Amino acid sequence: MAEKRFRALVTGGAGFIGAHLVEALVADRNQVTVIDNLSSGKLSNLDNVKDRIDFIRGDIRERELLEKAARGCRYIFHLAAVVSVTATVTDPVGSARVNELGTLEVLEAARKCEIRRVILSSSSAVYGDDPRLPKQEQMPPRPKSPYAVQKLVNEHYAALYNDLYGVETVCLRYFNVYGPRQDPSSPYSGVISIFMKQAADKKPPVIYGDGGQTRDFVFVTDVVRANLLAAGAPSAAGDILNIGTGKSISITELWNLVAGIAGVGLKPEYQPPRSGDIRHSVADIGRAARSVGYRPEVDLASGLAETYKWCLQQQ
Ligand code: UD2
Repeated sequence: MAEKRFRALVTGGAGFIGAHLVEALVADRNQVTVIDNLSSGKLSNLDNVKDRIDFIRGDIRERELLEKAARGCRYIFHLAAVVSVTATVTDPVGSARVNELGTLEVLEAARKCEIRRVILSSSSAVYGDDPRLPKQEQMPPRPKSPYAVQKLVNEHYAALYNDLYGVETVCLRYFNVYGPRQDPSSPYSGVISIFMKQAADKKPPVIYGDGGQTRDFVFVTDVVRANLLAAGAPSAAGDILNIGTGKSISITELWNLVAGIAGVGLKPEYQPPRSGDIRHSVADIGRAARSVGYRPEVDLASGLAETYKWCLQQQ
């Protein structure tokens, strides 16, 4: 990043992606405040940096706490959210309180505290089941879950704060993020975290559908770099950017790669497709490259190997 050494607030900094971002900010010798209510994040994710950050256990909807955390920061990286699509389907109102009103509180705190820029975590979920590939930012959104609607609403609020109040914002639409610390414990966890655990336990994985569905898997450190680039590129204010790799792989091929890394010959168990499953997803990352200089650096084989190493350490 161009301007080194600043204070940043990371909401959701104890989560899977947030904790990697916090580590990178600290490694660059920036000052970091984390606000996290630990609803899905874990303090242990911050074990490597806990003595070098200010950690606030609290909810982004606690206005005074949030403003206190934001004061004096140059950037806010907003990652706090109900991240489970299923949880938002079960509880559309409760999740909107966090994902929509919580984000509005973050933007409002940024306005009051004169934060230079807010970098928001959005999702490829906003594209929904649009069959056109690769996904480009200007395609009309087709949200198919409360989660996707909530992320889209956030993008609109971000644009509004950028244009109306002069709080610079950049929204990053993550594709399928994977890497160490991703929690495999729910059936709706990221497929890579589940496949890793199955391979480590020498148990066959479940593949929903014929396994021919494809995804663009992006390693967590590339997502972290995208956040840092989005903060540092002056002309990116107001942008919405896809963050993936521009390459996709089928779920069956993915299992074959994981099985190869783990040295297991287990055959997947095929089950009926999941309702609402999207067939193909791949990002066009051209705009992110042009706007902030983003290019993914970790190829799938290396990212999977690193993730598997971590997975074994958890056993
Ligand atoms: C991703 C996001 C989700 C939301 C959604 C929007 C992740 C982890 N999830 O869901 O938050 O943004 O995109 O489209 O990034 N699968 C199996 N076996 C398993 C688990 C999954 O076959 O044990 C399949 C699953 O049916 C799907 C694919 O693997 O076809 C990827 O599943 P996922 O849950 O990792 O991610 P996705 O793309 O459904």
